Order: sequence, then C-alpha cells, then structure tokens
Amino acid sequence: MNINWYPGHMKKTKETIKKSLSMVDIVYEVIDARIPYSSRNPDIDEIIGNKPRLIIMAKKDLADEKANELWDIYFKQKGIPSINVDNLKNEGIEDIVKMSYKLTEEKIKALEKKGIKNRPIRVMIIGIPNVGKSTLINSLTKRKGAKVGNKPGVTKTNQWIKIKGNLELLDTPGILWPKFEDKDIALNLAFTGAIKDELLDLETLALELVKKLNSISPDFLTNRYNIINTKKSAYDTIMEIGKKRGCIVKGGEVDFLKTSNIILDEFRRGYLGKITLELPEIN
Ligand SMILES: Nc1nc2c(ncn2[C@@H]2O[C@H](COP(=O)(O)OP(=O)(O)OP(=O)(O)O)[C@@H](O)[C@H]2O)c(=O)[nH]1
Ligand SMILES: [Mg+2]
Repeated sequence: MNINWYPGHMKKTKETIKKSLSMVDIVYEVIDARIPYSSRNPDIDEIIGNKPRLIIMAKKDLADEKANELWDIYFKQKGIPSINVDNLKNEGIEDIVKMSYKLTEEKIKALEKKGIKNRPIRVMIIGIPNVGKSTLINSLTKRKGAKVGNKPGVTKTNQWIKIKGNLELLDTPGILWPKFEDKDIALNLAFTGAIKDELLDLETLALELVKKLNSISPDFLTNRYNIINTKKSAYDTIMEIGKKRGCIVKGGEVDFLKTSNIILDEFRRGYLGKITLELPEIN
C-alpha cells in the first residue's frame, strides 16, 4: 500500500494497464461508494478509452443508501453504467455478471459473425488502492475459483480466472494512483483508509474528520459517543469523546491520539453509520 506515485511510476503503470487492456473486452472500474468522486483516478477516461466499462461502487454497505442511488443516476447521466456492491455479502455480484453480458453483446456478436464461437468475455479490474479490488475478485470467483491457465499475453504471469458462465477475469488487478492535488480529495482518501495515514498525522486527520462529519450531520458523533452537540469545536468534541471513552492518561488528561484513532477506526468500520462523504452534482 505504501506506494509513492511519482510521475515515472504513473507512466509505467499506465503503459502496463494499457497493454492488459488490449486483451480484455470490458473493464470494471472499482471505486469506493463513500467517496465515488475522490476514489476515481484522474486519468481513468483516457486510460480506458472507449472500451466497455462498468463502474463498481464497492463498500455500498458503508455508504448512505440514498447517496448510492444519486451516484447511480449521476453516472448514468454521464453514460457509464454503474452498480453498487457489497463484496463482503456478495450483494450485486450477480448483477455484475449480467451487466457484463449486456455491455459486450456487440463485440461477442461480431466475433460470432467471424466464426469465433463461445469466446469467453474477458474482464479486467482496475482501481486505486484499498477500494476492494481483491475482495471483488474473491466474490466473483467464490463459486468457481478454477484458474484456466496461462494465456499468451503481456507478461507470462497473467492468469485468467473463470468467473461465471462465459466470463474470464484477469487475476491481477490494475492498481491506479489516486488524486492527491486537491486537499479535500486527499482528506477523503485518508478518512476512508485509501492512502492510509501517511498524508497527515492521525490527530489532524481526526480533527478534519470530525469537522467533515458534523458538516453532514452532527448526529453521527452525538449518537455514537453519547455526547451533547453544542456546536463545539472539533478539538473540544474529540476531548469530550476521549472522556466518555475513558481515554485518559496519567494526570487525568485526555489521550488525544488514542481518541483520534478510535474515531477514525470506527468511522472506517461503519460504526458511526452509513456515511457518504461527497454527493454528485446532478443536472
Ligand atoms: N464493508 C466492506 N468492506 C469491503 C468491501 N470490499 C472490500 N472491503 C474491505 O476493504 C479493504 C480493502 O479491500 P481489498 O480487496 O484488499 O482492496 P484492494 O483494492 O485489493 O487494495 P490494494 O490491493 O491495496 O490495491 C479490506 O479490508 C476489505 O475487507 C465491501 O464491499 N464492503
Ligand atoms: Mg488487492
């Protein structure tokens, strides 16, 4: 996960992915349902080009249900089909398979006209770190995890995994770099664990998260920690949570770091509620 995305690395990744792309019929672009905008790679459209694509909003179980619907509408308006998925409960997985058939129908028909029958639909998964790519591969292969052997391709290590029906998945997902330029995006990524805790120190991160959550609804924190919302500063809110949780060091002081860790961890686990951190602009 500790990837430093310097320009040379990005260029090489892009080239590698483009080579793999030439072997597949459809791309699953995996994003995080809590931050559908921030978790998209900035160059994704250019990388994928006009290859059929399905946006998979993973971790739908951690995101707000209404927001999931809004994002679906947003992507539909942009002309990209999308689907909400809970990888851990296998929810949405069947739909992915169905959509894949639909989105590659033309190409498969064209191949059939050329006499190529029963050619499997080849799929590649791409996305930034931590969005759920590997878990998705597991969900898709749960029933039939059989490897179908090496195929001539970009690297000798490429393996195709049989999914369902006539679908084959490239077993190594393309890992893309996230956007770091914008502070809000970088924070969203850090809140959800996509860039781990390198970006900011945990105390600052927790302060920012408290501000962010309260801007959406103060209920998330008041309900979880049984605190009174009196429009306190983020600092005072964390202090109060620390006291409630007994995060006290010698001398009776609140252990601010420990409390920060608790808040971040509980947010990431979904204990504060189903929370989407950004909403789309829909016309
Ligand atoms: N709640 C929930 N957690 C999920 C879901 N999908 C993945 N996760 C969790 O998210 C974390 C990251 O998932 P991975 O599948 O390892 O993500 P990845 O994209 O392969 O990450 P990298 O290999 O680091 O690029 C794990 O703790 C998963 O259990 C989901 O749909 N819902
Ligand atoms: Mg992985």
